Amino acid sequence: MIELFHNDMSVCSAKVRIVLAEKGLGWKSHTLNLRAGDAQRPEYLRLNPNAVVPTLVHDAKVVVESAVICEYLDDVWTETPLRPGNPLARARMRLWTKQLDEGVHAATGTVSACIAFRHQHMKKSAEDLKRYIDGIPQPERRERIQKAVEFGMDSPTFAPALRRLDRLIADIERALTDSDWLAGESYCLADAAYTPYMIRLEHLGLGDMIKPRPRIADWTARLFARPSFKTAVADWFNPETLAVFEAHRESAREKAARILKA
Ligand SMILES: N[C@@H](CCC(=O)N[C@@H](CS)C(=O)NCC(=O)O)C(=O)O
Repeated sequence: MIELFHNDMSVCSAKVRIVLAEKGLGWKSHTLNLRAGDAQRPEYLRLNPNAVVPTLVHDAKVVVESAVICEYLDDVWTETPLRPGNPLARARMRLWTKQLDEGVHAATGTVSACIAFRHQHMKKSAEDLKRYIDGIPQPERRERIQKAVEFGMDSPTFAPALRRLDRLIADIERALTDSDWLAGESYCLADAAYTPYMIRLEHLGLGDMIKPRPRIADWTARLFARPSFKTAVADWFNPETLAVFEAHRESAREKAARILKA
């Protein structure tokens, strides 16, 4: 049996759900409320000591880290392979997925927290907020979230994170000059992995980064038209979270335009 401990709108969770959907696999859902600190509870830390989602449990075997989970799924269920057969294309795929772990995911987390999630955190009592922040095991992530909650889009971390994402978008636009998909002529784990990050940009009011770039605009339209996008991403949209994004989208759009023009 496949079980997934995940969160409705977490990008890393959506990444794994997309792979499960693309491969047509059934799974049992365990949802966590991240803002309530569910990922920090002792029983969850036994599965995932990093206090993050997702965690896959396959026949009682635990696998953590979304990129590792996606490759694990592709290793175990070899029908509908999602990694290119060609070694060079496979290396390209890994260069994309590696970038997520080496800065793009953190930049997305920073931007999301500075624009939107801080407003959810600020509704907590001072004690609950402190408990949540203190419960983040990684010092770097703890500081990032602390600053986002305190300063929002004026946090010193906001502009560099936004510029990192803008550079990513430019890199993707360039990569799509040579091929229809990120790593070559077929949809692969890299395309699946970036899908939730692209919809997050739209949700945050940062879609203007994508619009003027025709290849990435076409690629995202193709990603969002796949059946896996509906079942693994859109069907999990949380109306309360969408409302938080909506409330802060316009100010984020204006602020981002100013930063990226400078
Ligand atoms: N490198 C990890 C990152 C996981 C991660 O950062 N997950 C976020 C949601 S996308 C999380 O669980 N955050 C915990 C929190 O918000 O308390 C992976 O790819 O699985």
